[in-house]
This record gives sequence, C-alpha cells and structure tokens, in this order.
Amino acid sequence: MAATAQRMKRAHARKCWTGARDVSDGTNAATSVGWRDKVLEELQQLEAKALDALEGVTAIEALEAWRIGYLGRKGELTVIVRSVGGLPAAERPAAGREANRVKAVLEQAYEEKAAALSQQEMARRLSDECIDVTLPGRPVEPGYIHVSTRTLREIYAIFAEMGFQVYESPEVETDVFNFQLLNIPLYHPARDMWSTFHTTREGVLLRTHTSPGQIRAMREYYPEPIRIILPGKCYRYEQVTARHESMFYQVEGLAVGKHVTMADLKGVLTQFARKMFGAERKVRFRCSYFPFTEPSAEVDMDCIICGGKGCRVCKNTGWVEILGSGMVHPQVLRNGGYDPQVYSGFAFGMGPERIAMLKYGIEDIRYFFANDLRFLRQFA
Ligand code: FA5
Repeated sequence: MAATAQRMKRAHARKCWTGARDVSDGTNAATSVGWRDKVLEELQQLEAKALDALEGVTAIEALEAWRIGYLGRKGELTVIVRSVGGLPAAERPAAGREANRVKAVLEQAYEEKAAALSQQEMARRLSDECIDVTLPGRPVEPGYIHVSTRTLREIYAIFAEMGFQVYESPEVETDVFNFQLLNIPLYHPARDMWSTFHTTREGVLLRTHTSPGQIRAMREYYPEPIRIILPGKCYRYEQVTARHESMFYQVEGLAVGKHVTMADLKGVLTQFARKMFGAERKVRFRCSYFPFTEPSAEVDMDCIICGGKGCRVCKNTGWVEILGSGMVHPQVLRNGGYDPQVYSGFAFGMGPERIAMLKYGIEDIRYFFANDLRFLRQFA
C-alpha cells in the first residue's frame, strides 16, 4: 500500500517539473537521463537567475520576498527539490546532490546579503541618528541681578561698614505691629498715608513699611544696644504713578543705645548719601512728622542731575528727598521694652527703588517690576 502511494507521488512530481511529459514509470534509462539533465539544467538556470536577482536586492523587505520566491515552502527551488524524488532511482542521487548544492549556494548567498544589508542599515542609522558629542553646547544666557537687589546690596555694604547688621521681619504683619505699637492707633489720620491690603484674617495685613520690624528687633535684642538695617518688601494701596508703586522695597535703619543722639543720625545718613552718590554730595535735614519718631526729619540731597541748579527731577528746587528719619519716640522705645529714660535711638526708612532712580536716572518706577528685559538688562 505504502509502495503504491510512493509510486503515485513520484509520478505526480515528475509531471510537476516536466510539464506535459507523460511518464508511467522510471525504468526507461534513456528517458530518465533526459529528465535528469533537464533537472540539472533547470537547477543551474534557477541558480543563475536567483543570484542575479539577489544582486539587485537593496532592502530587507525585497530580500524577504526573494527568500520566499526561491527558498520558501512554495519557492521555485523547493518545487524542483521536491520533484527530484520523482526521478528514477538511479538518477536521483546526482539530481539530489545538485539540488542540495544549489540550495546551499542560495542559502549562503541569502545569509551574506542579509548580513550586508543589516550592516548597511546599521551604518545608515549610525550616521543619521548619531549625536555629535564634540559640538559645543548651546550657550545659556546668564541671568542678571535685579536693579532693586543690586541697590539693596550696595546699601547693605555701606551700612555694614558702619557696623549695621541685616535684620529680617515679616512681610505679612498685624495691625498692632504695623500701626498701633508705632503710635498709630485705630482711626489715626496717619493711616491714610499708609493704607494697605488686608487679609481675610481680622487684623492681619501686608506691611506698609519696614518700621514694625523696629519693635520686633527691640523685643528680641533688649537690653543690648542695637544697630540694624531691615530690608524688605512693602505694600501700599495707592495710585500707581511714575514715583509710586503698590509694591516696593524699603530699608529701615535702627540704632538704640545709651547715648545715641541726633548727631549720630546726621552723621550716619550723611555718610550714607556720600558713599552712595559721591563724596561731594550735600545733605539737608528738613523738619517732618512721623508718629513713631520725635523729632522727625526728611533727608534731602542736592540733586545729582543738575548739581543743585534746579531741573525737572528736583522740581527746580535743587534738592531731592532720599529718606525719612528721626529719633525713636519714647513710647515706641517703651513698646520695644527699652526705658526711654535710659536709652535713646534713631531710625530711618528709605526706598531703594527711589535711590536707584536717582542714581541711574530712571524716570519711571513702574519699569522695576514690569519684567521688561530691555530695561533689566541695562543693569547687567
Ligand atoms: C515711611 O514709610 C516711614 N516708615 C519711614 C521712616 C522710618 C521714618 C523710620 C522715620 C523713621 P514714607 O512713607 O515716607 O515713610 O516711605 C519711606 C520711603 O519709602 C520713601 O521715601 C520712598 O522712598 C519709599 N516709598 C514710599 N512709598 C512708596 C511707593 N508707593 N512706591 C515706591 N517707594 C515708596
């Protein structure tokens, strides 16, 4: 049974590769040699054709199509190899050897081509996707110190030379510290000048000046003598103009000790003005009023734009105001814990933006916090 099936299979195979040939068995030697030659010839032609086609393959996808076309289950070589089994027994070995040789040649050629293509692909990716680590990095533009910070630092340095330390106090303050302990009780008219922003918590607000820090420092340092400056942001609910912002910096100064006098105040502030604006500066002390100092004085400096002759900046007076000052009020000393019979002190408060406006000829305070780099870069 098995032998019959085998014979039928071989007869079918012979038909497959010889086309119309009608072969009933494999005993005719002359015909079988013809078949073998034919098989060998077809194998060699196929080998040449396949290798030729492989030459033109330049992509992985085309190579796969080539493999399926020649070596795949229904590929041209596979069909011939299968048909070798249908040759007469005597001719099968030679045809089989040749078929195996061609198969080996094509498989080898395939492997080589696959390796070459994958190398090409690797080379392409390496050149297309490579990162050139020798390229210089993109420059990162350096940042700048803000002109307010720069002015603050200049102020710190000048007061440091005179023995003043920096003391920090909160921006969010209570009504008690911002006003009441500074002799500004509820409904005091001076509150109008220092109107501010209030939080939703009763009695908690954004400080209008750095002066509440005076009380905090005194309470912290009592009974030691004090020589501090208090820098920080302040807030005011007022019309924003070329000289007024709703948020700006202040630097407070406070000196408390046993023999501090108005002469010390004048000496310190005159020295400050000359260090900040030039040794030739003239300073004048003009009577003023602050609820927390007695006596109080505004400090003016001769106008650096016109040298005191009168111009737009000094409103033709020859003088520009640089800060407010005075001797610490006895009640404020008491609120800080110091006995005014034993201790005395002076205090002052200045706006660094206004100082910078004078120093650099800036016409409008709104430039400071408008975040316009064209303005800010000028102070690099
Ligand atoms: C005060 O705030 C007092 N606490 C200063 C003081 C301290 C006096 C200690 C005596 C003793 P005044 O409101 O004048 O004072 O403000 C002081 C400085 O802050 C001004 O000279 C000005 O330079 C600056 N300043 C005030 N309001 C503004 C504002 N809206 N925008 C920018 N700077 C301002």
